[in-house]
Parts: sequence; structure tokens; C-alpha cells
Amino acid sequence: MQEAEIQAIVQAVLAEITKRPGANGGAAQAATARGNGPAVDLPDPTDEAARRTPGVVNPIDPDGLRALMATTPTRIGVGRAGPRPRTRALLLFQADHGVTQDALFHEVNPRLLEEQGLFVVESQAHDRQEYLKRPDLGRKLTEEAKRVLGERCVKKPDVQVFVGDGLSGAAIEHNLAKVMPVLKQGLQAAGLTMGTPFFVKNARVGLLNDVNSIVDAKVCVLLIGERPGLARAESMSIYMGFRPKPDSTDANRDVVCNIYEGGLNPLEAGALAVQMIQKMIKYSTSGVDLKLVDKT
Ligand code: B12
Repeated sequence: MQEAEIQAIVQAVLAEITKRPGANGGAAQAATARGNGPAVDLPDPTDEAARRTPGVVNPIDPDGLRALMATTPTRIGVGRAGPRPRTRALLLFQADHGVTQDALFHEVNPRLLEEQGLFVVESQAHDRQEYLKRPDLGRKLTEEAKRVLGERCVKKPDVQVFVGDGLSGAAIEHNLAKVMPVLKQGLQAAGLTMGTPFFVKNARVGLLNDVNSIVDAKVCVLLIGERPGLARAESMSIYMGFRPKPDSTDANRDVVCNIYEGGLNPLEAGALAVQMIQKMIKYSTSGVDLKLVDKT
């Protein structure tokens, strides 16, 4: 068959489709004009109202179900089509997964780091793929990073604060500018000296040990992007420890987590971190040991 004949058939079919009642004529025509074939215009599944719309058919208590769904971003009340998820639930899942992927691979805007006066060093994970596959490398500074920190950082401060992208650069972009001033003011008001802040690319929590082997702070504090949940990528954590050493583990650390506007408010989080730092210094310990001695 000649190409012209095929084109004519395709055009005839498309014209028929776009005439059908309920078909999305505008979008389909536009797509046809672009040569992409007809578009099927589905409602946006990430729309807040769509997210909260029950997928369960004929629920026993529709108002109760809606009320329950309004209390949580968790995927409840999504219903099913036979043994499978509904198309809407599936599309929403895929869209949310896209947000997660974007956050994992999103590089923190260098302008933000500049504005916050942070210079940049790297962990031994040289790119994002390696970072994801080799968490151990994200816990170690490169030799170059150690040299730069050795040269540029104030030694033996009371508190060393640094920042890492972690598993969500988006989390740092959302929260850093809000938390940093609260930390700085809070530490100053508590009469504690602060080291030279900086940013580590491809960072894991375990970097606290390497960093403190260079700066020798009483308390070492890392602001880091949390593992993004589906649809939530802006959540940051503050991990900290009293005099981290090469063999310190998470049992020696504490964390203030879920920091973002919809979780723990960033300003409150900064204030809470300062309180915890003060306790660490008061009792000269952190993590599980701190919980044993601090009964407040
Ligand atoms: C992934 C994860 C884990 C994984 C960590 C494995 C890994 N290698 O990544 C596993 C399943 C082992 C885990 C275990 C625990 N976790 Co956890 N975990 C998380 C989660 C979902 C994400 C953390 C993250 O993104 N970190 C940032 C990335 C960049 O860090 P990372 O270097 O890749 O990974 C390190 C941290 O994740 C750290 N870590 C993980 N959990 C905890 C908990 C504490 C108290 C500390 C100090 C460190 C820590 O361990 C990893 C290795 O160093 C958070 C939820 C959240 N909203 O943050 C909860 C969360 C941090 N975990 C929590 C808890 C309570 C624990 C446990 C104490 C549970 C238990 N009772 O056993 C244990 C402690 C484990 C430990 N490391 O000593 C709580 C902390 C609450 C708090 N404010 O103290 C959180 C916030 C979950 C929650 N909402 O309750 N966890």
C-alpha cells in the first residue's frame, strides 16, 4: 500500500475518533496536528482532590472513608479492579515514583550552597550510580576532601555543622535556608562555638566519623536529605553525635527526622537540634548512652 493511502486511512480514523462524544477532541486534534496520534486525556492523578478520592466501590461508610483518607498521605482506600489496582491508583503510584527518582538524582542548586556560604567536597562515591550501589563509599571522604577540610575548617569548635545531599537533594533545597539560621542563632545563644560549615556531595550519615577526625568538634552535626517516600521528597534529617570516632555507629548517634513543612517544622527542628546538642555536651555522650543518662 502506498504511504499516501496509509496516511489517508489514519486521518479518517482519527477524524472519526475525535468526533465521538466524550472523546477529548481538543487535545486529540492538537496531538494529531503534532503528528503524535490521538491523545487520551485522563484526569491528573496527582491532583490533591484525586488523591483523596476513594477508589473503593460502594464503601459501607463513604464519609468515614473520606475522613480517614484526609488524615494521611498513605495509600488507603484505593480500591481494586478484580485482583489488580485501579488505573488511577497505578498512575498515581507511577507519578509518585517519578518524584522519588527525580529527588534521588537531583543535584542541589549550587547557588543555594553559595548563598549559605558552603564550599563543596565529595565522598568517595563519585557519581549517583556508585552512591546508590556502594553506601560504604558515601561514608568516606576522598583524600582531596580531607585535605580541603584540613585547610579550610576551624579546628576544635564546640559544634561542627555540615550538609550532605544524601538521598534527596530536593530536601536540602526545601529546608536548608530555614534550618541553618535557627541552628546558628541557637548555638550562639547557647554560648557554643560553631565550626566552618561545608557541603558534601554523595553523602551518607557515616561521614560524621571521617569529618570529626579532621575537625575534632565536641558535637558533629549533619543535615542530610532523607530517603524519599512515594510522593514525598522534601524531608530532611539532622543526624548528630558526640565526638564521633572512626568506630562510632548509629547507636552513638541521634536524629531529628521528617523535617519539612508538612512534618516537623524546619524552625522547630533547628531549635530541637540545639537542645539535643546541649544535652550531648552536658553529658559528654550521645545516642543510646545519652538516653540512659538523660531522663528529661
Ligand atoms: C532506611 C532507614 C533505616 C534502615 C537503615 C539501613 C541503611 N543502611 O540505610 C534500617 C532499616 C536498618 C533502619 C533501622 C533503624 N531505624 Co531507621 N529509618 C530509615 C529511614 C526510612 C530512612 C533513613 C534515611 O533516609 N537516612 C538518610 C540516608 C542518607 O542515610 P544513610 O547514611 O544512607 O543511612 C543511615 C541512616 O539511615 C541511619 N539510620 C537509620 N535509622 C536510624 C535511626 C537512628 C536513631 C539513627 C541514629 C540512625 C539511623 O542508618 C543508616 C546507616 O548509617 C528513616 C525514616 C526517615 N524519615 O528518615 C528511618 C528512621 C530514621 N529510623 C528510625 C528508627 C527508630 C530506627 C531503629 C532504631 C529501629 C529499631 N527500633 O531497631 C533502627 C536503628 C538502626 C541503626 N542504624 O542503628 C526512626 C528514628 C526516629 C528518631 N527520631 O529517633 C526513623 C525516623 C523512622 C521513624 N519515623 O520512626 N532504619
